[in-house]
Order: sequence, then structure tokens, then C-alpha cells
Amino acid sequence: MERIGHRALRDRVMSADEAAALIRPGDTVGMSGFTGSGYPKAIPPALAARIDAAHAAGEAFRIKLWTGASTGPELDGALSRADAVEYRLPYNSDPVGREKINRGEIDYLDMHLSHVAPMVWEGFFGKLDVAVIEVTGIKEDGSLIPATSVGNNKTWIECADKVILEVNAWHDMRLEGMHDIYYGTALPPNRVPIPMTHADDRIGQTTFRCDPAKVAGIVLTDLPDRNTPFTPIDDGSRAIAGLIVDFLEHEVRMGRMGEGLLPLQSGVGNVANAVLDGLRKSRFEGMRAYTEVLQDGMLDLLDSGKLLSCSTTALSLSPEGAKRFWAGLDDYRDKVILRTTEISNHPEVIRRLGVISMNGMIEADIYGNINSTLVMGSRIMNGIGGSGDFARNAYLSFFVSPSTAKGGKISTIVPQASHVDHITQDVQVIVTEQGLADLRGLSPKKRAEAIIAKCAHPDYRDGLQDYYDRARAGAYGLQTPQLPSESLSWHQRFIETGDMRPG
Ligand code: 0RQ
Repeated sequence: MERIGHRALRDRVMSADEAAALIRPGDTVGMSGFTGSGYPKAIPPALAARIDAAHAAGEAFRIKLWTGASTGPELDGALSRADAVEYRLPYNSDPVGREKINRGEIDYLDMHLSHVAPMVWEGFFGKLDVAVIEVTGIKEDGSLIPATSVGNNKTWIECADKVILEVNAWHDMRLEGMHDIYYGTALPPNRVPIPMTHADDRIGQTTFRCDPAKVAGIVLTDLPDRNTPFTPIDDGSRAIAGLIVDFLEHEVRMGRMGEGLLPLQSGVGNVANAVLDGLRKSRFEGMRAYTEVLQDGMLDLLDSGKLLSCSTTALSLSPEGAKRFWAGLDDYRDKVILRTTEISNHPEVIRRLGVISMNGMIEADIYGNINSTLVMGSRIMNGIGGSGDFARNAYLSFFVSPSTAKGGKISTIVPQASHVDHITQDVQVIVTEQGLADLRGLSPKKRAEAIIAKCAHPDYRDGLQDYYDRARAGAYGLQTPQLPSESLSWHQRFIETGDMRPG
């Protein structure tokens, strides 16, 4: 209760069941949460139980669910399991949710994360009924101390008819002061430049404004973030990291950036962590990050003293990383800045700062188009997340992946991508454990030659070269030679036989 500074709001403390009862069938609910941190952990399971009971009684009850990005099993897992979600945006990595989306049981809108807040404000998605937001505390004036992610919370609090809060004592009160909540965004034609010229500028305030009259309920919790363990760095990821560090060293030697590089953005996953580890062992000093997730590798970089600051919208740590974060909080407080996703992923800022963007991919085609989201063109993995926000606007945009998936049965370099998230114009460098293809300035055919030679796995290289040679000899046009009757045959073979390899 001492975390609720606003005296009158103390009367609104209630159980998770009572809070869940404030959500009605058909409501659009904006919940906090970004990559497994700062999501509500008590109300969603209570809501799932209520919806289970309604379904058992033959009543229809589903909600439309908006978040910052992925959440945790208590939220996406519980609600998906209860068939509680009719519509979901903008990003999901929960396995139960993924399965239901791929069975066609949840309508899923996978969108650029930086677009969510402005489009909600613009009214494109209709009315937001309820916001359910996890916070660290409530101040005397009713303003809210954010938790371990910011995501779209500012927008949910502003746009929703009513706000339900989870005040989570697991979050250290020393988080107060680390957030930078910018209130200067407006809608066209009234937009003004975002006053940020360095990755670690602070341009906003440390709390969310919140009208206490809108707070319909408060639930007290003490529950940890999802904190998924990372698997140890494997040889392939280490090879990718080494290639990227060598490439950046070359760029420094060419005078295209200094020893501190340019602000770094690193995606989610194990390859991304390995790259950060490679940078920690590199000779670069005085680096800064302008990213959307702070994972264990970023903590290591901060600890090494080589990374001076990290601007992000969320933490995404392992359980061990979370322990280290809390233990070192006094040191991290000045170095870590947590912003709204609208700003962490803002194209204007990314372009101005000259961010180096590094993201994972599902597959690349020989011309450098990237699929980040849909396996075999139709089965969602997670979503585009912030990769598009960064890739298009970056100073240098890298896409990385092992050259094969599923034990070698899938080549991640294919004749034609089965779905395209990032067009070839947004992709400068592709890296697999086989090699690095620097695509800057290359025409499509030169891109194909570089990608096949440098990035493809030996098991697939000859097949790709053979396809490309025949396409060059017989395609309808020779700008990007393709043979449409054959270009997706590798995917079709996998769907039919479970293996892209012929025979
Ligand atoms: O699945 O573990 O079941 O085998 O995809 O693949 O190689 O471990 O790589 O963790 O970096 O994820 C694109 C999914 C890569 C991720 C993607 C299977 C593979 C494995 C994971 P299994 P890896 P990663 C910032 C930026 C979009 C969002 C983004 C992603 C699993 O990077 O979601 O960039 N990116 N956000 O087996 C079939 C292929 C495959 C494949 C990989 N070609 N076919 N399966 N896999 N390639 C963060 C946010 O925006 C929040």
C-alpha cells in the first residue's frame, strides 16, 4: 500500500478477480508489456478464468487485445488458452497464441511497432475501452512510475475510458527516474521535430500522467517478469558475430564511423546476444545503443564500460540477467533510458542518429529481400516487431541468420522469399555463419552473386547457383531474373516432404 502515494486511490485497491470483472465481453483492452517485461501478471489469469467459466456456461466472451509487443505466459498464454482473444496486435511470441493464430482462431494484425501509438491516436482502430497497466508505484499526485517496459502504456492510459493498474512490488523503486516519457507528439498537421540529437538525450518526464478519476481499480502484486533463459552461444552465432565485428572494424578504418561506432540496435534472440558479446570483446570503445530491447548482452556491454548508455523501450533479460540488473541498479540508473516505443522506434530519430541495426530473419532471397515473419509464407513466427522501423531508417541495416534451419532441412537463403517484410532496398548487409555479403551499391544480379557465394550453406549453394544461371538465361526480364514456376518450389518441396533438399 505504501507504493500508492495518492491517498484517495488507496480505496481503489481490489482483488484480481474484482478487477477482471471490470472488463466486458467485446471490450478492446490495451495491456502493458514488451518482450516479457512490465506486463500485468494477476488480472489476465483472473480474466482467463472468468472467460473459461463464461464459455462453460455457453456464453460468448472474447476481447480485442493490444499490447506493446510480446508479453508472458500469464497474459498471452492464459488468455489464448481460454480462447479469450478475438483480435490481437501488434506482436506475439507466445507459443499458444502463435498456434491459435496459425489455426485461424485469432485475428492477428502484425504491424510496425512505431506505428501503433500514432495510429491508435489517429483513431484508425476504433475506441480503447480499458487499459491494464503494470507500474512500479503511484505518486502523491496520481502520476505513475513505469515498470520494466514502457511500450505503448502512455497511449493506452491517455486513450482508454478506464485504467486498471497492477502495482508490482517486484520492481525496485529505484527504477523511478530511469524513464523518459515524451509528451510532445501530436497528430498531423501539427507535428513538430522530436528534439533528440543524441541517443542518450532525455526529452520528457519520468512518469506517466494519469487522471486519478479514470483509475477504476488497483491490484497489488509481487511477481517476476518472464525472464527467459538464453541458451549458451553456439559456434554459428559466434561466427556471425565475428564477421560483423570485422566488418565494423573495416568501416572504422575507411573513416565511415569512429571508434565508438554509431548507436546500436540489436534484435531479440540468441544470435543478437552473440553479436553483443562479440562487440564486448572487440576493441570498440565509447559505444551507445539506441534500441528497443535491452538483453543480457547489453548488460555485459554496459558492465565492460565499452557501452556508455542504452536507450530502449523494455528490458528483456534472463532470470540471471534480471538479478544482475537489480543488483547493479545504482550504476545502470544513469546509463539506461526507458522510452515509449513511439520514440525508441521513431523513424525520424533513427535516421538522424544513424543507427546500426542488426536483426534476425527467417529467410533471405538471392536478391536480398528479407522474410522476418512467415515460415513457408503462411505460418507466423512472431511478427515484424521493430525490425522494419529500424531497417529502413538505419545507417547500416544487417540481417543475420544461420544458413539453415531445422537440422539442415531448410535453407534460409532461397530463390525467392516466400513473404517479404524488408525489401531489398532496406537491406545493406546479410550475414550467416558461412559469410557476410555487403550489398551496398550492388545491382540485383550482383547482389545474387554475393549472397549465393558468401551466405548460402554448401548443401544448397549449387542449387541456388543453378537456379540463378537458368533464370539469367531464360527469365522474362533480366533486372531480377526469376522463374516464377520454380522460384517457390523449394518451399513447396518442404511442405510436401519436410525437406527442401531434392530427392
Ligand atoms: O525455431 O527453435 O523451434 O527451431 O525460428 O530461430 O535461428 O534461433 O533465431 O531467435 O534470432 O529468431 C526471425 C524468428 C529469428 C526473430 C526470428 C526457426 C528456428 C527457430 C528461431 P525452433 P533462431 P532468432 C526487435 C526486432 C522479427 C522481429 C524482430 C524475429 C526459430 O529474429 O522474430 O526482428 N524477428 N524484432 O528453427 C523455418 C526458416 C527458419 C525457421 C528460423 N527459414 N524456416 N523455421 N526458423 N528460420 C525485437 C522486437 O521487435 C520485439
